Amino acid sequence: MEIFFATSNSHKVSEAAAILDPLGHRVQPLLLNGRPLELVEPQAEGIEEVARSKLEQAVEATSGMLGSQTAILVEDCGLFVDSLGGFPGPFSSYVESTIGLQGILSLMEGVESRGAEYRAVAVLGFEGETLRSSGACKGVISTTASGSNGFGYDPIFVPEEGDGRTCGELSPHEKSQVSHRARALKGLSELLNPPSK
Ligand code: ITT
Repeated sequence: MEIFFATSNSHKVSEAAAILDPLGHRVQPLLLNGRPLELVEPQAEGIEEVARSKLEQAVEATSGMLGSQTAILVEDCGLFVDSLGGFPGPFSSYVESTIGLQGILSLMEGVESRGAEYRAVAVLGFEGETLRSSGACKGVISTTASGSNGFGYDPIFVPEEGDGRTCGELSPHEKSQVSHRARALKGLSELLNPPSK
C-alpha cells in the first residue's frame, strides 16, 4: 500500500519507511505544493485526540486528491517523565522548542527516580476507514545529553531494553527494535494485513 505520512518531521518519515517498507508498504511524505501540510495540534488534549485531529485535517486538506490503494498516516508522540507527573507529554513539541533538552535535564537535576516513557499513537485513514495503533518505549532520562543520531529527545532518553546508550547513540536499526514509533507502526501493519490473511 502507498502510505502518505502527514508530518512536518522528516525524521519520522525516514523511521516509518524503514519500518513499513520491508512489510510491503511504501511510505512517503504527504506534500502539498511541495510542502508538508501545516496541521494544528489542539493543545491540552492527549496524544490520542491530537492524532485523530491531525488525521481529520489531513483528509480534509487532500480531499479527492489521492488515488485508491493510498492511505494517509499521522502520528502524535510525547515523552512522559514519571517524576514530572507525565510532563512534557502532549506538550513535548512545545517544550523541545522552548526549554529544550537542557531544560528537561535542569528540571531533573538531583532527581534519582528518572523513569520515563515515549508514547506514540499512529492513525491511518484508508478508504474512509480509520485504523489506530499505539506504541510505547520505557526508559530513563540520562543525566547528560549524548549522541547525535535520531532526533528530538533521543540524546537524553535511555531505553530500558538496551545496553545503557541513549537513543541518540543507537543506530537507526537499533532504535527501530525498541521504539514507540516502531511498535505503533508494526501494529498498524498487522491491522492492514492480519496474520491469518
Ligand atoms: P508532526 O507533529 O508534524 O508529526 P512533531 O515533530 O511535532 O511532528 P510530535 O508532535 O508527534 O511530532 O512530537 C512531539 C515531540 O516529541 C517532538 O518534540 C518530537 O521531537 C519528540 N519526539 C517524537 N518522537 C520522537 C522520537 O522517536 N525520538 C525523540 N523525540 C521524539
